[in-house]
Amino acid sequence: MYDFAADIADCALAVETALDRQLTAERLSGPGPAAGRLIAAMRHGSLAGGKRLRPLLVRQAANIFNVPPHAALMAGLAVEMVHCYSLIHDDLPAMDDDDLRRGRPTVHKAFDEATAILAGDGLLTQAFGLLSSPECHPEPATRIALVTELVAGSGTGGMVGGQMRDIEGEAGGFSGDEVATMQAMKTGALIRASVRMGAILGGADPRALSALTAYAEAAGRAFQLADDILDVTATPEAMGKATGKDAAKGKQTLVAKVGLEEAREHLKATVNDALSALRTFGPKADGLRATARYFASREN
Ligand code: GRG
Repeated sequence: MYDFAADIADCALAVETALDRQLTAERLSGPGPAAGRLIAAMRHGSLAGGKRLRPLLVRQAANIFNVPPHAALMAGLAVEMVHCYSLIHDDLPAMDDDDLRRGRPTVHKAFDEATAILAGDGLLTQAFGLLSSPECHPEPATRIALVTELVAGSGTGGMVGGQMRDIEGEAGGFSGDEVATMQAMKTGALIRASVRMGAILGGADPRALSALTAYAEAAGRAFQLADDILDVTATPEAMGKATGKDAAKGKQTLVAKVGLEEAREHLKATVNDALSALRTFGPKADGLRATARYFASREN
């Protein structure tokens, strides 16, 4: 019987341990002096905390093809490093200007703004270094496919492009569809990439890849809807933030567009879409099923 609580806890521990090993002066410094302050800031922004949902999705998708969790860990770690960089930069005064993240001071508060920018840059760059190293996968073609996927998820056509649209949308005037597109890029694209990277590790055929892509797109919508709902229903403490209320900050959210009740209905339907996309897979996809359900029920 699949046990979601055990899977997410085991994944979080594996990610924490592997990140701790990756983010060291021995691994990250060049020929010059060790970049101590930079590495400390990268560690602050990525260790201790975080649900590690994206590495979980990589491992759960890979599991369908019998790829063991340890063989999916480095790809998951690369996605998590990109995610952590995005949070560090998103918290900066020029963006969301948050003082707390995961219940601790944000990187620019614990260090300074310039160091926080560089810590994000460092995590982003090293993520691609990790994906392209044999430590991640023995086959160069698989490594290139993983890099391509993470570029699609995190770059201008994905997360970074979505963040830009979000900033542009703060002036108001986005339709519901435009908000959905912005969110699909800003948060959905990295979730989509995580699932597809697991499928790539497993050598998925085009049909399986397309079914998993449909799952990931629905799961990404569910994740963002839940986030928008929590933004108006949860206390900032529960979210580990100093301030909540993205809508109050002028952020375009679906709750702001359609209201809380309709957003909740939409969330249920979206989770069902995610589950339907997995219908051709057997019990090996139970992890992905549980994660989609978790997205609808999470409290932080
Ligand atoms: C600054 C390039 C750049 C991008 C920022 C993803 C993003 C784009 C900003 C994050 C802002 C935000 C809070 C978006 C809502 C969805 C989200 C990514 C929530 C945090 O993800 P979780 O719940 O966080 O997976 P943990 O802490 O568990 O890792």
